[in-house]
Amino acid sequence: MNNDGCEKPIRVPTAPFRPGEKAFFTKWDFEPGDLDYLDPVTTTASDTKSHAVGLIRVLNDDGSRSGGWDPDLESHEMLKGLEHMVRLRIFDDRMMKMQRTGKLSFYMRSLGEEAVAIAQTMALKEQDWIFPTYRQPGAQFVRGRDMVSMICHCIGNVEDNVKGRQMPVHYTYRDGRYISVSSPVGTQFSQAVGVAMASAYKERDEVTITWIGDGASAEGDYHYALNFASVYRPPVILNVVNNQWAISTHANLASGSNTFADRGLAYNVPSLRVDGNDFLALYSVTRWARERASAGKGATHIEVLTYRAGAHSSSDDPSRYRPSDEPDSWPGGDPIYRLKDHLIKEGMWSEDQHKAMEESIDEEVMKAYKEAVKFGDLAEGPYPSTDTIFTEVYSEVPWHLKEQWDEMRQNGGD
Ligand SMILES: Cc1ncc(C[n+]2csc(CCOP(=O)(O)OP(=O)(O)O)c2C)c(N)n1
Ligand SMILES: [Mg+2]
Repeated sequence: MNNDGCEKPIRVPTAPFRPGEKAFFTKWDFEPGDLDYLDPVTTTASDTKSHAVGLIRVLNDDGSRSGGWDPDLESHEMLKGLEHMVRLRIFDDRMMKMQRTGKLSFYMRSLGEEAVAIAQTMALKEQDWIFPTYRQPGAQFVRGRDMVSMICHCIGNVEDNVKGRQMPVHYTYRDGRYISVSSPVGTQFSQAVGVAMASAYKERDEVTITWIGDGASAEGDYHYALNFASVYRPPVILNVVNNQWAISTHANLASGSNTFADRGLAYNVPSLRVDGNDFLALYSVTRWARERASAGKGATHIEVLTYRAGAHSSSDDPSRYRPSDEPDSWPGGDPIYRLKDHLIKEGMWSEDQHKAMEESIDEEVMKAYKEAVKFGDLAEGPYPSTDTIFTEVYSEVPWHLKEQWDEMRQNGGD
């Protein structure tokens, strides 16, 4: 017993369900009409108190849409979003097969989280900066990256634009203003705030968007970023993707606050919580945050509430730490089906059209895959020259690296 009469000296939260138990999430009682739309320019942090603990939704469980946050998108915009989400899911499946057959070393899927980066990037302008994690590759489809180039990166072959220096899925796409994914999780959050400060200083209409996971938001980087965003009010959109898990560690261990969103209020940054499997709600809050940023009103902090439906990575086995039915019982459903059902309900889409689209994307991915492996795969090579360990980092290679480079050549480096 400790002094407070607790049996344990320290509270150690745990996951709601463990393997062998039945996962059971109660149905959300958040409805699309619950939270009023707010004026993006005049809203202050304290005006967002309800929005930081409630849940902004647009798509109802029956496939209709309603509420003040409906972004009123044209049908072609919603269909584009659906197409990109389906593209990402099929792409992920193909990459996992490549990993399992030894053609690339490691992979991370975005299963269940496809709407996040796709809807949010679509709500931005093309001059805006993207500071992603490994769970937002979908932004590159929106920004027009060639799929062959993405696969070559994942393989690390001679056409990899980062020449094998990064792990797979750690994309860099300069033309799309999509900044290198960092392996140390969380670093992008404060970098994004810095770039947003630079945009403001240069008086450019550029907004920066970034994402951090629930787990990584327990790191200092998250708080440094929030603090700078609070003080300097740069044009930045700070998203915490709460997908319930950080590998095998449950989100309950990452924060003791009521919601992940309401932590932003302590920094006096307007904070919203959004259904991360609702394409329309995500689009809407991001467009809102961009409008605020562009009007010189500073940062917005957003909790994207979602569920990591797949394993953390190709090296992970979630059956060791959560029940196998947990993904299916997530109250937010599946982002692709939710948008698809809505479009069908509204008469803009059909099951046949959907099937035809899946088939055509499957062909597109297969074609890209065959093209990419012509430049080498993990099993057979060819690989980038070992010299690339030393090139393109310093404009002039320092003496100690020159020594190592010479040693490598003497020992048979190519
Ligand atoms: C600084 C740092 N610590 C630990 C790791 C190992 N690691 C990689 S991903 C990950 C979990 C991150 O979880 P979360 O932030 O919730 O993101 P998610 O994978 O759920 O998208 C960990 C611990 C790392 N890459 N960097
Ligand atoms: Mg997580």
